[in-house]
Amino acid sequence: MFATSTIIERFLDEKLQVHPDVISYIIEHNDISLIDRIIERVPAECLVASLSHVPGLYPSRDGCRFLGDPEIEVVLGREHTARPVNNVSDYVMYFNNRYKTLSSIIRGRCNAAPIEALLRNDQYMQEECAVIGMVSDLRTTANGHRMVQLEDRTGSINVLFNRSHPGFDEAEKLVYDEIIGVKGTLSQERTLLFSNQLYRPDIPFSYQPYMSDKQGKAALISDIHVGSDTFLEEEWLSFLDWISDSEISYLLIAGDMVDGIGIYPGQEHELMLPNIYEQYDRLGEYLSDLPSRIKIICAPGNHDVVRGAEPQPVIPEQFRRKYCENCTFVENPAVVSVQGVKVLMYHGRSYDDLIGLIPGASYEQPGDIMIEMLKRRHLSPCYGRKTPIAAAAEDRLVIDPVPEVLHTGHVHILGISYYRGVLCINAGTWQSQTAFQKQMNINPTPAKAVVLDLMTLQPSVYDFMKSEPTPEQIAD
Ligand code: D5M
Ligand code: FE
Ligand code: ZN
Repeated sequence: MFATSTIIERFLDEKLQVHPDVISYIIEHNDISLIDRIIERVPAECLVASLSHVPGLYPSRDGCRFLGDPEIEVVLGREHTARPVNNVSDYVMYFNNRYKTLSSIIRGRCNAAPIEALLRNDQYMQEECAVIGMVSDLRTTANGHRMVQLEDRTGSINVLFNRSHPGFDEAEKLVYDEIIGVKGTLSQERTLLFSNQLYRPDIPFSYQPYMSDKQGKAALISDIHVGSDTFLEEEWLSFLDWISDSEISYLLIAGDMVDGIGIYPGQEHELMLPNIYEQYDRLGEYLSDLPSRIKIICAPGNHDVVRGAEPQPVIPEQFRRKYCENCTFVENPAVVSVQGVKVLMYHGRSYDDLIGLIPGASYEQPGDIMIEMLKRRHLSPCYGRKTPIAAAAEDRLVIDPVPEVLHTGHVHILGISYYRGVLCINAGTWQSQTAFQKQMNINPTPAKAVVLDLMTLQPSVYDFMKSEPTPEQIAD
């Protein structure tokens, strides 16, 4: 167990900077000798040690994609996938599935034992041991350490994360119901596991995103809120004009297509179109004005007409009468392959939970929260809070497969970030600040569209508040 600062200093001694992923790799492998072996492999002209210099780590990606439709295909979240919840046993299946899927991702990296075995078998008293469990309780002790109750299918154990140990910042970000692995030593009475190392399912260090082998561009947006009196119709029409004349072939909408009815108290006073059918019809008419070559993907959000519990089903047929053939309706979440580039679309209701639970998380920085989702390989880890979750035999909120792009919305603030090769895009909104957002001190960044180049995975942002939308520079 060694500190980030020790690793950074060792690289600095060699006049090298070190990429954060390399630091995580060294810490996870708990092998200080790696540092010298990495340094040896950094060419003289190179200033930053990156994952490409780690011995034995080879970039991996599934290089070819076999697709029924090479242009656009719904991989996960097709119509009729989301099911109703029938009884309590569905929830048992749901959490078992979450545990099974995410623990198997961690298991390859830490040799975990069942919690029950740890509590019974003397062998574990002598050596460092590991468990994988779901966080069922969290608290800070009087001395400022983090005490976490972990549960697997055999039992539960308290784990103590010492605040003076390296990596404590990650322990502070633990949230309810996420699945983690812990390596540590047992206390004499076996009532406690002292953590030396925390493992999250995470994105593999070796992950390499797939890039399309032919030209193509997709526009990523969300939160149009048609029907609201704060819907920015003029800017929206300017976007439609612009995209019609562009080389963009795909338009992805990540939920809150319309403002809906009865979503929050007093909404009736803020609606231009107080009829849900008219709201969907209006959006259908707008989208029908686009050239038919543009393939459109429509996913629901918490303002849409379907159930709020995730996974949310597709918008039912009776609301789709004005939509053309080029519109495909998907669930929330959904994985859509666009020329082989997998885009995970998720409206983002769980932002409202994660922002309250992760220290430092804020509505202004959705890009950072998307990274937290990727580390947990879960779109909405905490059950029973603001984000309603519908149980199913399979936990559809697990992030699997790893997408090239995570596309969310909901917070109405544009945010772009990268994490281990995954591009995270929170598309803004087409609604100006509402009375509720004013109360909550949320300052939206409306009327922006993110355009994704499918060959390079480079995003660019176009601002339709301006008369001439030009791409804004995005820091890498
Ligand atoms: O969400 C618009 C904005 O309002 C977004 O930034 C989240 C915030 N919001 C929405 N619902 C809640 C709750 N329940 N708590 C805190 N913040 C919230 P929209 O989905 O468009 O209404
Ligand atoms: Fe919204
Ligand atoms: Zn929303």
